[in-house]
Amino acid sequence: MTESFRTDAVSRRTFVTGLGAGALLLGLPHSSHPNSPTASTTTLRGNHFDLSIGYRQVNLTGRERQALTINGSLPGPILRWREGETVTLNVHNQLPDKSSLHWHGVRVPSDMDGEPGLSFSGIQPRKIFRYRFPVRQSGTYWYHSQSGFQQQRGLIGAIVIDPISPEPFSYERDYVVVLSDWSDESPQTIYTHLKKDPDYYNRQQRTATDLWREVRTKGVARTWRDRHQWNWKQLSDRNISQVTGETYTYLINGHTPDTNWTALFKPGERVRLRLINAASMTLFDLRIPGLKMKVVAADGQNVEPTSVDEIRIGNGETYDVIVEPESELAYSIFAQSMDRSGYARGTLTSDIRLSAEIPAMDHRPVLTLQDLGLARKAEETNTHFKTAQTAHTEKHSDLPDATEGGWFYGNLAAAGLGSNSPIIHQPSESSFRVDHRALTPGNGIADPGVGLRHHKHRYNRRVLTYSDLRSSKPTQDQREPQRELQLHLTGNYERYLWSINGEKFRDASPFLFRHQERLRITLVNDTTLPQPMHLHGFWSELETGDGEYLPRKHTVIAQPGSSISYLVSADTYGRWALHSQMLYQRPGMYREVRIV
Ligand SMILES: [Cu+2]
Repeated sequence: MTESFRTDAVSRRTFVTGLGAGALLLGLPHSSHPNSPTASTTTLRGNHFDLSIGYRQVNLTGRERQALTINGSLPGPILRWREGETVTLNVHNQLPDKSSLHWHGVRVPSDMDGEPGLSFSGIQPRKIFRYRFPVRQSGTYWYHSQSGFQQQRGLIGAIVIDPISPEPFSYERDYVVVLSDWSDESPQTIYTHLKKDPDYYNRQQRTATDLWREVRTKGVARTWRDRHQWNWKQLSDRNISQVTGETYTYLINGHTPDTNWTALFKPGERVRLRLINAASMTLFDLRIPGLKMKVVAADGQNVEPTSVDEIRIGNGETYDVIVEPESELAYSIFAQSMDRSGYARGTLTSDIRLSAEIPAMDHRPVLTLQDLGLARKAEETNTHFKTAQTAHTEKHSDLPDATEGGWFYGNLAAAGLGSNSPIIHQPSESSFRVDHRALTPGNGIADPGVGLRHHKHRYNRRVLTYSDLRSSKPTQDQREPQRELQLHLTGNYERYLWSINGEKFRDASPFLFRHQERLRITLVNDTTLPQPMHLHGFWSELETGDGEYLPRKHTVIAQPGSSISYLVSADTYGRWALHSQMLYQRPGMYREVRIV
């Protein structure tokens, strides 16, 4: 991880750089290295890799726990590939349970995607599975287990793919920054807690003091009205995250805030940071106080550079940024969890003896009616709240093209503009599985999201939004979408049930896409939580307004109470997954996409 950027002739065989110091540090108590020397995760290069999934004792919090590891390290080794080569990865599962590795964001044949149940049946205990595929893209990606909740216990790692043609930007240093959330509790215990009480990890509920403050500022009538609305929803407006710093320790490259992962630069050098959110349940708001971050890639794909002070990075997403530290100082890489219950922290410095101040966390966000999709009156939006039944009865009036299952066939907005279709809640959403609907969802493209909306005013920080992303290359598939699939992300919070269109994965049939069709997917988030939605197999070409330069993503945050659209070219046969990257919601909020 600490190598400076040079494109050496790369050996055709795997070799190891660095001594795995990161792995060694894992065994130390958390307070013994308050300002540890630069620790490196092993980098494996070439086109042939032997990976071993196993376990080892780690001590991240003062208590010994068993982590799952790849080649003995957490996170696993950085895999460094070259665009244009074919890579072979022999993955040896040393666990007593089935396992798998999925190459998140890498376009591979369906049977190499590592998705148990769709690509293959998983890697059996003590068996080796050989992955082999051509690498046809470049940039920053990551890999993780897709079996059960193994990702939470440490089966994550970075992928860096060097491009055939030179990058359109320059830098002297290149570091991978893997963000993750570690718990001493087993994932099964966390899941059981959530099933029993979804607020188990949420100790930020409203108090009586809050109530009186509210009455003073808003008056009794309005407070009662607002409260009534919330109570009726059986929701708390403080439920920003489901699993929080109550149990999580947030890590950068396997380091706690105390063991402080540190990256070095020489004064005058430009530093590329490859930010990867490999967390199971955490969105991070990342910034480096004192430095502007120039965003040069999103989800591995180059974008027109844009300078920001802060980035919300959903689990599953990656961003590449370039920073230019000017002085011989130290800077904190500071990534707060979205609910401000904790943070990951590392240091960027020219002097190993220095570390920077750790900033105070921002105010705790509170959900608003906007986050519930109730902020706007229906007549103010370009969408209409209708159930599928009413849509059918009006089939020959203003909704001639709406059909069953959330598909729309005509009068589609032009590529790049997003959806202009009415919001239609499917009959399957009228079920105990759905406790909330976004009645008037706003467009999530330009919204920085809960907790970040007034940052310019409040902190003078510019926060990245999706509307800032513009591909540095023209959109490859210039066709207009031929049809549109509107999907509702749904759930019953109290019962901890998650679904798409009110149907859990096991009960639902796959979405069928025609081979080579160009289509639009519109996500309507009816839940009160952000859902980073990951589509396997294809780019999610985010409709940010300009159809000529759509940024290509693999994971798209659907904001609560909002809708968001992207275009897909269904150019690869096979069975693929579309799911929430929120690990404990994934089993229900999951669908198969089949190309026929
Ligand atoms: Cu993936």
